[in-house]
Amino acid sequence: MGKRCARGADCVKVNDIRQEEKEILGMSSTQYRIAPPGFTTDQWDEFMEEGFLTFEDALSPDDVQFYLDAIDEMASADSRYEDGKHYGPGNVVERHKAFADLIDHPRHVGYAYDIYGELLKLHISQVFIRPKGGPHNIWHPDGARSVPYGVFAPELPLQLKVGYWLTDVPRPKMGNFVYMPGSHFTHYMDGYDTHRSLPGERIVTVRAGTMTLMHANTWHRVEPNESDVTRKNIFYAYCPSWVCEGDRLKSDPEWLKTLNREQRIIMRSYDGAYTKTKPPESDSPLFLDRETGSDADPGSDETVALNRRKRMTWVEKRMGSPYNGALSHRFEKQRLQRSAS
Ligand SMILES: O=C(O)CCC(=O)C(=O)O
Ligand SMILES: [Fe+2]
Repeated sequence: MGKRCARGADCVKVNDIRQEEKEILGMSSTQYRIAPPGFTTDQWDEFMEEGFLTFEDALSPDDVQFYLDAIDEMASADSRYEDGKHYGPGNVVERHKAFADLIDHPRHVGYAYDIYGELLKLHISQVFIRPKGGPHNIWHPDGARSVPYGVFAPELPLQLKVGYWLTDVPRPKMGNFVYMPGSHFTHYMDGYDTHRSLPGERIVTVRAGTMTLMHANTWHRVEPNESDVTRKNIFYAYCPSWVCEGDRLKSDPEWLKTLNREQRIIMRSYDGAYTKTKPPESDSPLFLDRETGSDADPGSDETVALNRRKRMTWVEKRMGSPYNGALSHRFEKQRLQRSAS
């Protein structure tokens, strides 16, 4: 049975029986981490209404400088980088230690864990250098296009995009991120594939140090940059382990050895494709429950191996039992409204 730990403890041993067996066999004991903080219920509600959430001053000025330096170091080591030109590499986790350390950074990974739980994976890690006059994206949602994620996942995102903004972007026409609030419930939007400015769109103006979260189904575009400021930022998207990677097929095995346990698991670089759907026992638990400190849900079936046993995500717990089975709160609400009228 999963051993509970005191609230707030950083890490504890779990599964005493298996632990003892490991010790008898001379195997090292694994220390597991409590899931870092994630959504408050108000933040979740705002995120699900808007498709977007903003955290000002998530990074200190020193943090901002640290990541700007890391981008510069990475760019100057890259033969494909041309000074003053647009630059948007992926899989940056493998290129600089500062970016590997962001895989499971407690400032943001708890939000992704709240949605994807034990099957959390890093979908993509990228940085953008967007100078004046560079290319800028047309309206699109992230993920699949001809059969969008929303067809199968009408409410929850199959990608959560974390943004760290490293330069002040106080006005439009500075290469800003632009999104349509609430558009994550729409499979198609007029203006798709164009640069058109649309009524209701929100042109994101941010101070350096801001963190944002985006629901992947949210429609977005990028403003042209007509300013003398070069926009620099970081995007890390997370998804369930069984959704494809966005920027790699597999990770370099030598690089994987440099990671901590949670970072390595979150990369999900398995030999077997289907292992992404059914990860091995050694990758459970990814984190211990934030409230109970346990590696299993209360009352779960202890005869089932931990990696095969269902664990509820924070979102499931937050949305209550109708969600755990039938459709989610928005659909449930509509169903109830229809049946009442
Ligand atoms: O750079 C941005 O603001 C957004 C880029 C984007 O939409 C994407 O990479 O999918
Ligand atoms: Fe995008």
